[in-house]
Amino acid sequence: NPNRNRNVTVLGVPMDLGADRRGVDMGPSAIRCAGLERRLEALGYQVADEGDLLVRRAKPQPAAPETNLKYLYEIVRVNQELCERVSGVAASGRFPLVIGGDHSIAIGTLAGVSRHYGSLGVIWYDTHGDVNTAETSPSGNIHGMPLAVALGCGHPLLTSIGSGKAAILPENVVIVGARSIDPGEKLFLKERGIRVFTMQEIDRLGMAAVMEQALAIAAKDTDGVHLSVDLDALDPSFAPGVGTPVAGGISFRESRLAMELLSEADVVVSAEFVEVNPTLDVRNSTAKVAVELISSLFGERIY
Ligand code: 4U7
Ligand code: MN
Ligand code: MN
Ligand code: MN
Repeated sequence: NPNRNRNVTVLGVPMDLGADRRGVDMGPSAIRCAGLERRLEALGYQVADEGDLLVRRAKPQPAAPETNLKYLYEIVRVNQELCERVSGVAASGRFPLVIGGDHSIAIGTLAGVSRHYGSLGVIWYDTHGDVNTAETSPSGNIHGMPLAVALGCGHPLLTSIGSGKAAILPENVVIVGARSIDPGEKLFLKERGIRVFTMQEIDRLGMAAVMEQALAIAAKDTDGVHLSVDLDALDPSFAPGVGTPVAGGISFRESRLAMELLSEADVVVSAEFVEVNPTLDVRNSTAKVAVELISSLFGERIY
């Protein structure tokens, strides 16, 4: 059976402060409603759903003094807690499955997981690069920054979460599905030689070849791979319930194939599924897509 680790712990993080748009805080609930636990149990996993972390509802507040980062302090507090929780799950030998919530929660997840791996690969399945910093961000929204933070770049309150040293190295990171990268992000990614598989490459090579190359990079000389799935990587026709939809995305079939290939490779040690916004969704379809993809990642097969 594909995933070696038969014990999965689910952590929900009803965070929306990083997106500065309400509704994505309901993502964990929507993903549970779509049958997450039942589906994993049907695949033979022992599932412990530890419920949601507390995210304090903040009044709309301007950016923190001296920065343009919105809701910085509560995002830092929640990610510190998430880091400890994820670290505890990994320490107990269970598979951490984090459901969001906006993508700012990847800061805590990666800080927590990376404690347990000398070297951790990352597959970042996303329309966006999420490598902005205060200096490059056009929005001040922290969900556009988590990958930079995990690489050690960003506000010191964010980069000091966990050990204080970078959770991951650029040579072990790949982005899959990119089609909206800000000018400052292009520089950031190019300077560090981070491999970005754009939609054009998925179109030209096909998803199977892209995932083969992505895995070759993320799993090379690493002790495990973290998978971070932003549902906006999919085309909005398949995943309409996201805050920052961009046309021309990955199909449902391609995404399922990507998850099946990851499951076969048997290298994924932790995962998060983020950015589901039920207030923008149609009949919970985006949460259902998330659950289908999680099922494929955990070894469900058509035949
Ligand atoms: B997501 C953006 F400018 N790059 O920084 C920004 F386009 O986690 C979008 O990938 C960020 O959904 C999207 O605000 C963050 C924008
Ligand atoms: Mn149960
Ligand atoms: Mn995105
Ligand atoms: Mn993202």
